[in-house]
Parts: sequence; structure tokens; C-alpha cells
Amino acid sequence: MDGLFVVASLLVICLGLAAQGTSDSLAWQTAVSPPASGGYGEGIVGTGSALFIARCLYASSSPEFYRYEASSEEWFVASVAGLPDGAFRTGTALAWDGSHYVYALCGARYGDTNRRDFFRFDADSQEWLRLNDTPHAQGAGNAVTWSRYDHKLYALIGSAKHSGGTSMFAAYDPATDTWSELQRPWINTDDGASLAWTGGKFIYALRGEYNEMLPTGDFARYDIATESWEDLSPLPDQEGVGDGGSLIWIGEWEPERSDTLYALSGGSVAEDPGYKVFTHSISEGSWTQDSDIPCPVGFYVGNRLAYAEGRIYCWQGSPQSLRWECSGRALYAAEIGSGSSEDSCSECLERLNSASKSQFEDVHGIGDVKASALVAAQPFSVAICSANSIEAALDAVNGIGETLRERIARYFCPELY
Ligand SMILES: [Ca+2]
Repeated sequence: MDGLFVVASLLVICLGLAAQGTSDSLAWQTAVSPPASGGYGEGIVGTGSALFIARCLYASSSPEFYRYEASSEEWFVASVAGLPDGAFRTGTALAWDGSHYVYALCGARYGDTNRRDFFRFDADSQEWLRLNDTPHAQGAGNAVTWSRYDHKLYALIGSAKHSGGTSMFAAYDPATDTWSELQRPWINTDDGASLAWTGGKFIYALRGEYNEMLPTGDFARYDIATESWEDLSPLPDQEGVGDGGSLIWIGEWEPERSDTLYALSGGSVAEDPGYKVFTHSISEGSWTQDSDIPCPVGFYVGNRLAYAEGRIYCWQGSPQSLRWECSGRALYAAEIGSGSSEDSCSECLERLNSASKSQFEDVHGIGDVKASALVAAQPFSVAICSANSIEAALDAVNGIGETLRERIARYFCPELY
């Protein structure tokens, strides 16, 4: 009878886990951090299989560009050939065209009164090429998205502090290297402005923090076919959309999620760190708050969400300081869809998560204090099972450096080495 009871209990637990796995809420887990924390100019974009991060800490910094291969969980330094120093500034915004190119609005500091730099990275030749300037001065309210509906790039260009406090909405046609001004949704946009094409003729937009005193979640959609905007129900964060506000639509890779837009509201209007995630149902026009991201975003503007290989990634992209926990460069991933890879790590994680303080002390070099910190950090979780991701999860524990994290991972997860 006891055996039967155990089997029945396990079945209930398994069914419970299965239900959790298919729920819509995002379960954020540690992924391998990129080499960089945030910077005044920053952005991330996903290609479906890889992520790219562009970054300049300051307007005087050499540009940095990194590529992450999601299948192997490895970061690589990518080429910046063709880019000037200080290329990426506040309002940097990236879009992937679905085949070869990353397009980049390069942004502008407050002091850059008329910066219009627009570049394209060719993933084949590994070179950046300067394209026709944007038709409006750029700023913190920049945003871009690629539309496969008409094979054009759509952009919000500007901020509440450039060009008389105005932004422009425009389309770029790569076939002719020309921009066309379109009707704009709002007179201006600012920190947290975002765009997302959603598979058909619509592009969704967050306005961002155009008024630094008044929280706003202004949200609208553009109909490419009729060239007109429609106001929608605002993103319901009482602290408004601010620095790091982001929108992403993943329906082209995950068709069962094509009715959902994912959003970060970013830092608050008071510039406090932001953790909130929201989803928008396109068919119902409604917003739902989702699980918080584990590490806060804010201070720097620029999109933080990207998709690759069945996962939504969130790059912290914040300053490297105590106020912005997790080092500013943390990367998290939430499994979308079946989550079939979740179980591949179960035995290794089970050993790590059930280990007692004295078991941790069995690892050479782990004393009383670090063993206690490890027990306090249980349970550990990872997006996909690899030595890299287990070590990244251990790295988040206070005092565990490079040498110890590998030693612990080898001790509890020898099968990964
Ligand atoms: Ca702000």
C-alpha cells in the first residue's frame, strides 16, 4: 500500500509540474552572462538562434558588439569594423531583418543636437555599413522593428529633448536606402519607447517616459495597410514605462504565442530600478502582469528582451553598481512552449539542491561561510543543462569565484564534464 501511495503521490507531483510547465507565466532562470554590463548606448536583438548585444559605456568609448550562440550558450566578440568610436549612444535600437542584417539606430546624448547615425551589420561579411541618415534627430525615444509584412524597417526617432521635443515615425526601405516620414502616434517619445511588429499588418508601440514627472503607459498600434494609428489600453504600471522599457513579439518562431506581446515596463518615473513584466493579449486588448525579472533594469535606455532557440532572454544591461543588483550584466532566460529540455538536468540539480552544508564542505576549499551561503541559495535552476549554466547559477552566490564554482559543479554534476 505504501508503495502504491508513493507512486500515486509522484504522479500527482509530475502532473503538477507538467501543468506548471505549460502555463503562460514566464519562469526566469539564470543564463550565461555576456561580457558587458549596460552603457549609455546599448541594445539587444535576437535572430531566432543567436543574440547580439551592442554597447558603448560612454560617447567616448570604443563600440562593443557581442554574439551569443543559444545552442552552445557561448558568447563571442563580434566585429565592430566600420563603426566610429562612440557609435552607440542613448536610444540605440537594434532590429534583425530575418536573414542577414542587424539594423541600428545609433542614438544621441542630450548634447548631440542633431545626430542621425544609422548603420547596418552584415552577418555574412561581418562588417558595419553606414546607411542614409535618419530623417530626424535621434534620442532616448528611438525604437525600431522589422516588418516582414512589407520588408521595411519602422522607427520612432527622437526624444522629448531633441528637435523641439518631437519624435518622428518613419519607414526605411532597404531596397532603395531611403526613409519615408509617416503619421506619428504621439508628438514625442522618450526613455522606454519600443516597437514590435506582430506578424500581420500591425506594429505596436510604447511611448515611453516623455514626461519625467508623470508615469505613463501610453500604448498604440499602427496599421501598415491604412497608414493609421489607434490608441490602445495603456500598459498598467503605476510607475509608468521608463528606462529599459521593452516590447517583443515572438510569434514568428513560436506560433502558439502569436497572440501575445511581452513587455518590460523598465525603471520607474522616479528612476528607481524596475522588475515588472507584462503580457498583452492582442485579441483581447488586455494586459496581464507576469512574473518579475530577477534583476532590475533601468538607468540606461535600450531594449532588454530578445528571442533565441525556444527562450525569451532578458539582459539586465544596467550599471555595474550595488544599486543595480546582479552586476548589471546578468542574463536570464524563460523557456517558451513545451519546455522539453527542463528535465535534462534533473539529477545533477537534485544533488545540488538537496546537498547539506556538510556536503558542500566536502568540496575542496569550501569553508563554513561559503557552505552556508550555498545552502541559503538553494534551489538552483538553469534554463538548459550545461556546465556553463550550472556554473553561472553558482557564480551568483556571494563569495564563490571562478575556481570554486567549477569545483562545485564538477563535484555535483560530473556527467557534464
Ligand atoms: Ca528616465
